[in-house]
Amino acid sequence: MIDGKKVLFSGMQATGTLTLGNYLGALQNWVKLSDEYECFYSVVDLHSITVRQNPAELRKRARNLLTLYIAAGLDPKKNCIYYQSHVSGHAELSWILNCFTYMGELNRMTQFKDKAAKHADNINAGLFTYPVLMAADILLYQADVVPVGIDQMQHLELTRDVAQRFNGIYGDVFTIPEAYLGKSGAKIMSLQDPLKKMSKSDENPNASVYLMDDTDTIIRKFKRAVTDSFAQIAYTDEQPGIKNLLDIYCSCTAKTPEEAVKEFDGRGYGELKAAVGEAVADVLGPVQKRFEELSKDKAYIDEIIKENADKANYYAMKTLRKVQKKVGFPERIR
Ligand code: ATP
Ligand code: LTN
Repeated sequence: MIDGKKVLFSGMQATGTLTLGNYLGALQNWVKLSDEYECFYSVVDLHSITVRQNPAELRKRARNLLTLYIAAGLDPKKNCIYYQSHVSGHAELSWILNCFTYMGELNRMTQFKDKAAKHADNINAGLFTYPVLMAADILLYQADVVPVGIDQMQHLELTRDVAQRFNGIYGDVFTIPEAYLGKSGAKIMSLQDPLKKMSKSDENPNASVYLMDDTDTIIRKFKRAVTDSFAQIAYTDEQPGIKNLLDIYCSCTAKTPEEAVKEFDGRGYGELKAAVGEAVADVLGPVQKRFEELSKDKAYIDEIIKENADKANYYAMKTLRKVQKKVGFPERIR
């Protein structure tokens, strides 16, 4: 608890170009939850170097991502928006938690298996212990709730297990976090293969809608979206392409799948695709405009970066000092 409010932590990597999946699965929920909780939203750049990055490119993307958090509607005076690398506590707690996590647990992580297969030439130890760093991110702020997409649930379970293990040995040190999954955007699928998650690292640009795509591009990508030959608009697992389009439509319009199915009853796939495209463009347009404006205001963004790094450090250090004492590190002499 901070000032009587429960704490929320989430983060995103500054790798690749953000997709509609990232927006509907994560960012949009972050904005919805930001009044209710004391929020920490991090640009998790320590996570990004688990795969090889171009330094200048990473710096630029990280800044864009931080700006995008604000453009999406997060008030940086109320929400702590900061770079993970500006708070050394993440790495320090991560080391300690490494010593409380089993190899067997990490071996089961499906994201590691996927990423190891994708980057076979660079299966580094960081890629393997990445979930421990994620646990440190969350536990450092004593977060009660963590909004993520379904793909991150396994990491969140691990975080809970490690926290419980630590508490079991040393007493109540960490708050045990709960996941928060949005209703309709938790897993947005690829527009070209509705059985695969929409991902920033997909090599087919038509598979993903990017946050910065203009209206024409968005409409065109939806027009090309893979559907089926059932010729009926229903919300069912038998029709993953149509289901995905309805999910996207619902996330953008705050309608329920039942309402959407009724609205499109008797209409063709072409009409559905056009309506979804427009709904998405309506949601992304204002975010893009605000991003352009904010990007020009260097001094404002710099001030946010500094202020929030100080705030995040303050809370991170509180937990870290407690943990260091519990595990038996000597006290600091002042
Ligand atoms: P990559 O595909 O390169 O691994 P990613 O697109 O999954 O990257 P992340 O940075 O891993 O992006 O995810 C940021 C947040 O967006 C996470 O909370 C994740 O759960 C969410 N997210 C990512 N893709 C989707 C999706 N297709 N649907 C819903 N949420 C998603
Ligand atoms: N692993 C996440 C990003 C991430 C995160 C976190 C999300 C790093 N630390 C803490 C929630 C809480 C990803 O790749 N999407």
